[in-house]
Amino acid sequence: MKTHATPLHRGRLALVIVLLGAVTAFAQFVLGLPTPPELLFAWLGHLLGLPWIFNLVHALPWGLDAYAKYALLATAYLLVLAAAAAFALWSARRRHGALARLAWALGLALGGVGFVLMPLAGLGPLGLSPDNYAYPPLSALVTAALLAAGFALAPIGSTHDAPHETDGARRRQLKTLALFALAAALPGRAARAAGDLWQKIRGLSPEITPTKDHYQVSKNVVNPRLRAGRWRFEIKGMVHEPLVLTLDDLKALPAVERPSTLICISNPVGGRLMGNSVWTGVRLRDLLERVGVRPEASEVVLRAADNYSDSFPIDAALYEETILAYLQNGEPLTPDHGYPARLLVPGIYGMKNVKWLTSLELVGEDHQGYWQKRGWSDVAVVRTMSRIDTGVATPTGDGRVAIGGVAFAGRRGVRAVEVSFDEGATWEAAELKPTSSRITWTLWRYVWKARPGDYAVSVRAIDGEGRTQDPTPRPPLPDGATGYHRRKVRVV
Ligand SMILES: Nc1nc2c(c(=O)[nH]1)N[C@H]1C(S)=C(S)[C@@H](COP(=O)(O)O)O[C@H]1N2
Ligand SMILES: [Mo]
Repeated sequence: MKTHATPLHRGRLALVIVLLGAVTAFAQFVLGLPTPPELLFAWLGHLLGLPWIFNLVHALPWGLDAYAKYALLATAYLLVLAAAAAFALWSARRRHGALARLAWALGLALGGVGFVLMPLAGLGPLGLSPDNYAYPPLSALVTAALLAAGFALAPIGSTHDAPHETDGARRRQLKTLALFALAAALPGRAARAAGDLWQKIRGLSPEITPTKDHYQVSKNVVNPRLRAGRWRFEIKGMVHEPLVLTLDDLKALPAVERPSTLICISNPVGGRLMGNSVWTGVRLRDLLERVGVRPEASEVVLRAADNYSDSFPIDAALYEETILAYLQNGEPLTPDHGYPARLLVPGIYGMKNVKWLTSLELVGEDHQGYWQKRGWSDVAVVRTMSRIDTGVATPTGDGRVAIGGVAFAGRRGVRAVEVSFDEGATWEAAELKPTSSRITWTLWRYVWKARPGDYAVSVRAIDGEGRTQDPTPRPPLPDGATGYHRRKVRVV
């Protein structure tokens, strides 16, 4: 077989790959330019329409949606590589050996930046961090597979060039392949060693709020101090069989444990009247099943030892996550947080999460609770909110800085968080820390290359139904505050 290819040897090919990789890396890390696969990603997102992608992503089961952004981006890198490979094979067929190698080198260089260099630098493509989105193992796997396929298929030392040398060439290919597979596994390790940036961002709320730091609100000057031995909890009203429980009775029932975010309806934009603790208790649903709710019942009324009361619809009482809690972060409730037992209902403002509980009554008409009589919302569904926690950005050690905060949208969950540096004219996507459930707040962070100075940063969240946080500034009374949190962030 005769070849028309200009000889371009293995060594030169490696040089081309390294050079192209270096140029791309320079553009990405030093100049902050997106790589071609990232541009492709952005363009694909634009073309397909992001809401469509979001819907697709949120249909994914088993929490896979948390990896979706990464998967999309990885797809873009894969597409670039696939295109390069296809072109390389095509030109090899047509005996344009040099062109084939060049295309392949380009593909490897670009893919290499995305899959090898960026994880090595502790970054994910598009600024996604590798400790998020399971980047390192994925990157190692994908890189290994790609390079293996690439070197097996690529027209390097192929029969077109040297038919008599096929065996030696194959062996060399295999060796190179093994080396690349090894090299591909390393970035994963390196990236993992880079540590968890979430923990390093100074001022960012921890995912779980320690009890001592959890906000505390009540109508009382002096909160009730109840004794466990004397405590009784009564379920009555429109039920088939009323029930009275002691604390021991309650603790003997099957318990569930889960983080749940509480936010006070009087929390102003940017305020601190919210927290996310792990609560343990008995599902209210189980108790209601036991007493048998009569069909006329429409609401549950909760009453407490401090003459407080509030109510919510049966629907909410039957949520899987609505519990009668007696532990906060694994410890018995403190007196201020409602010892010995309180209610936790997701997605409804704190005031309906009654502390120092004494009874639950099933009723057939609307009940006006303590705060409703004073003009506060009765529905009290949590509004979508987001907050910037960091007044000073944290250097990440790679020439960039990180800021972060929390976002919450009750039971709707948080789909996205965006930050703006120009008073809301343009918005950039922040990274989200995957959460274990929709009823907790979501930590977000934004990492960028910034010059020292003061930045006016705004934040907004998009809820799980695709609705953007309400931008209109409103005070907390009567339905909860709205408007975007804006704050000065210093980069030193
Ligand atoms: N019995 C009783 N429960 C109550 C209150 C109260 O005054 N009395 N305040 C409510 C309000 S307004 C809020 S925001 C939450 C606060 O719960 P926390 O103090 O555990 O954060 O408790 C709610 N439960
Ligand atoms: Mo509240």
